[in-house]
Amino acid sequence: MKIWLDGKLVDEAEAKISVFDHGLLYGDGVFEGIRFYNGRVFRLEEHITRLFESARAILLDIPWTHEEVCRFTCETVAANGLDDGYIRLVVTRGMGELGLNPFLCPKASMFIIASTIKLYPEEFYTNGLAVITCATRRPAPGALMPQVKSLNYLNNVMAKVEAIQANALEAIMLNEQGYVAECTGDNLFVIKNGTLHTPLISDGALNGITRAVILELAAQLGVPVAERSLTRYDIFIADECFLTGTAAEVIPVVSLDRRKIGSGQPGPLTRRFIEAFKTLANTTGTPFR
Ligand code: PXG
Repeated sequence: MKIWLDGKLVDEAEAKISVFDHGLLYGDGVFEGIRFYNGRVFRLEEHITRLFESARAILLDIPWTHEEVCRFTCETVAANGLDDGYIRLVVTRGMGELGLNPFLCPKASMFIIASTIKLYPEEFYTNGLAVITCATRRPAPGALMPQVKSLNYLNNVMAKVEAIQANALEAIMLNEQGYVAECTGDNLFVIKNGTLHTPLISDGALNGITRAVILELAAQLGVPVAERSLTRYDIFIADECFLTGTAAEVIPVVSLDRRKIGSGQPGPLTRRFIEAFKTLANTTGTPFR
């Protein structure tokens, strides 16, 4: 496997980051997870824009332009000879002193991995996922800014642990006010009486690229959309529920906290979104060869 690291494609064994890197010492950095399908990178521009916005929010200067980062991403995928897969792009604060001060780190580091990912076994795409509500809350906007896709994912990791220990694969995270924000690595949608509902970004949801794709598809399919504050009540009484994420794509949810959602089976509109997403993902994107 060839890894892109600070301007060079190197072998996996040579792709190393210092123990003095603030990305490791403090989780000081940002990242993106991007998919490629059929020789094309899906929503590349949007991912790189979000990367630069995450970096800007934490005063992290990426020493390359948006255009260059897009090009390096494509070069990395091409160098690994895959047609379909997953890209992990990470920008760290770089090497510095032992001490929080990020201004003592002269240069950010960036690396790009092009590999594959299988988040959930295939059967869950057919039969649906059981999710739980976890006790770990989404950080408040005044704490770890929830819009920043930072390297500080411990909150999400702990939430994921709660899910796994409860025999579920994903957990719903509430914000400090008790409204549904999203899951540990996925955005959430419910369908009620033909309308698609999803939490507001200001309730602590990540501004998901897949979420945005679903909102576009809803407009094309003529499905009305309500971006609004949701509580667990809205999920309990929903007709259908599904999650979205770059890694998960679109996956049905059939229960919350062991209570059936709707019929307890993946719903018909959810299936339409899954199909529409697949078609879009396999026919659009930035060619990398
Ligand atoms: N919420 C959070 C907190 C995320 O990290 C999403 C939603 C979905 O956003 P996109 O833009 O991908 O539609 C994400 C991103 C994993 C994993 O291994 C998942 C993500 C990031 C890192 C790891 O499950 N999803």
